[in-house]
Amino acid sequence: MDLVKEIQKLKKEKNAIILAHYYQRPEIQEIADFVGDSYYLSKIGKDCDEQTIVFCGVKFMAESAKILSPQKTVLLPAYDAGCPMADMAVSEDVLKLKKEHPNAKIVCYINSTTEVKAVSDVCCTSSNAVKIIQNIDADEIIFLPDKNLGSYIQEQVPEKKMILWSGYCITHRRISLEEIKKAKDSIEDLIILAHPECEKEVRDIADFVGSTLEIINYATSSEKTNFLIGTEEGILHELKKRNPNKKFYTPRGGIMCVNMKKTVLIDVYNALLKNQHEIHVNEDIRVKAYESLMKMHILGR
Ligand code: CIZ
Ligand code: SF4
Repeated sequence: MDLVKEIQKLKKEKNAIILAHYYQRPEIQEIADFVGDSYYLSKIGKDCDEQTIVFCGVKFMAESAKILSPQKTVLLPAYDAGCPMADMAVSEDVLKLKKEHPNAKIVCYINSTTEVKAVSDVCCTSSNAVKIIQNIDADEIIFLPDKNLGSYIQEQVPEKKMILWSGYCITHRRISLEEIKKAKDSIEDLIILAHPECEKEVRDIADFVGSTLEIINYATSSEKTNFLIGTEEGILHELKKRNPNKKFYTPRGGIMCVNMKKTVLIDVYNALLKNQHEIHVNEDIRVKAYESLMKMHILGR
């Protein structure tokens, strides 16, 4: 069976759209109708005519799409593709912290559970986080779950008091300063690009810190040739496609998010064939989470 052909056939029959995150396997990115970051993809899901969304990514991403499009069927092909960082914050604990800081507003990274989004005042992504913190009507902010993105924002917006959660991305944490220094010593004129989920010492040595899309845009518009990519290696697919004449290097020969790599072609085929695994979100919680995603639009402008 030619899986790619079968997927395309089923997709048409079911009037479905396939969305894939930049961290997905190359063959998954290739069969997708759209490839991007979680926020862009959830917006595509909201605006498209198709009534079925096959979301190749991790659970919080498929849930964000469902929050924005409750009337559509959202499918997560790899049912157990979660995000350990998102699971590091639980809504009950967030509310406890809020009690200790009653004047603080809660800002959650999009990499969080629907329940946490529902108890937050506003959501953010790595590309609009600084703007949101600058624009939010509060001097004190509880930020979660990523302490690294949080401390990066605090550096950019020193006038606000940030109370940071202690979560972190287990994938980005594996990018070490030593690896980067080694690469810098051995490759001439190497430009270091790092995601804000990296540890501070890695961000500090980077030439540029930004989200997946910002990293892609930076490398694409740069006149330089050699780049060390400080984020999940799936992004190399898009980088190489857009920049066939540039060279991309990775720490440790590539750091991989096991959850992002769970989706394989047969899962996408089965998702379309059997309508699996459908995302369901409790309506009361969805409405509250929707508000924090919507506020992100307003404050992120
Ligand atoms: O929001 C996303 O898609 C993630 C996880 C990272 C990024 O920088 O785009
Ligand atoms: Fe979660 Fe990190 Fe994997 Fe992104 S790369 S899904 S933050 S564990």
